Amino acid sequence: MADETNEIVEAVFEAVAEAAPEIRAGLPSRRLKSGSENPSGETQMAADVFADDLLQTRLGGIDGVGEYASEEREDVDDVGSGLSVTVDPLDGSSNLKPNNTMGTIVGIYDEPLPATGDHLVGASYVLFGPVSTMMCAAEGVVHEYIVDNGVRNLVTEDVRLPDDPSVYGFGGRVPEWFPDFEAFAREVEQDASMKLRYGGAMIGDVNQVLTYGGIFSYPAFTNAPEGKLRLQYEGYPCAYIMETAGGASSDGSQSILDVVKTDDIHARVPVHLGNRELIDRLEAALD
Ligand code: P6P
Repeated sequence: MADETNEIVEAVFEAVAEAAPEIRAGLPSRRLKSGSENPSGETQMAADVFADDLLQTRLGGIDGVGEYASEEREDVDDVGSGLSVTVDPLDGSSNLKPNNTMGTIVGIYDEPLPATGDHLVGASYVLFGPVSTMMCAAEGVVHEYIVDNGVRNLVTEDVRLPDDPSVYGFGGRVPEWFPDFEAFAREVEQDASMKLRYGGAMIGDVNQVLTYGGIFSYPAFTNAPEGKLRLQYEGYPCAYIMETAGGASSDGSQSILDVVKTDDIHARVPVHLGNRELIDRLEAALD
């Protein structure tokens, strides 16, 4: 990747880390619904709008960032010239009231939005858990940081998915799963080496898989064949991070990074992320 692109990617990572404590500090007073909906028709929490406005200002102000788009905004914002940045400002904000994990997901692309997964040049997420951590993927490597006062402190260099999977998290309503996915899920559940870990915020569940090895799925449904999660804001960045860490991703038949839906920046995609062996078994089950 050209040095200039890498410098801008790092500047985006730094700006997200700097914004993290401000987002976290803004949560206690913004636990209520905002009274509005996002472009996907989901109720926005006041915290969603707050995090989005903060990140648009910070990331849009970076020299070398040309476009900003968010799960919370209808359209792409033109903020100058250069790379395109997408955010899910507060993934899992419905976890705010029960005080569960949530986070910020970032994708950085070297083409105008809506962009395709092969144009990702970096991706990251901040996890607001007991401590604030951050995963940053660029140039073929993933590093994990603890974010302290807006500064990244390296804790895991070159994050690699463990070879022996031990956790699974399957989202959505079981009666709406397709039978072939349900059969796969039951098979995984019967595996004595696998434990259920599902927290209702994709980024927390993905982080469990990156930490312990396993699989996270938010699959296609009989009443929603495209699933729930957004390709541009959730699917692509998390697939990029997972594959960079030695794992695999799938929409049920191919890498999520190979899925193309550039006619709708809020398009949804079935999401499966985890160890290559489990993703291969999943794709065989859905074939
Ligand atoms: P459900 C959070 O709203 C989110 O977008 C993902 O973070 C999470 O995986 C999923 O939706 C949870 O959806 O239907 O279980 O609340």
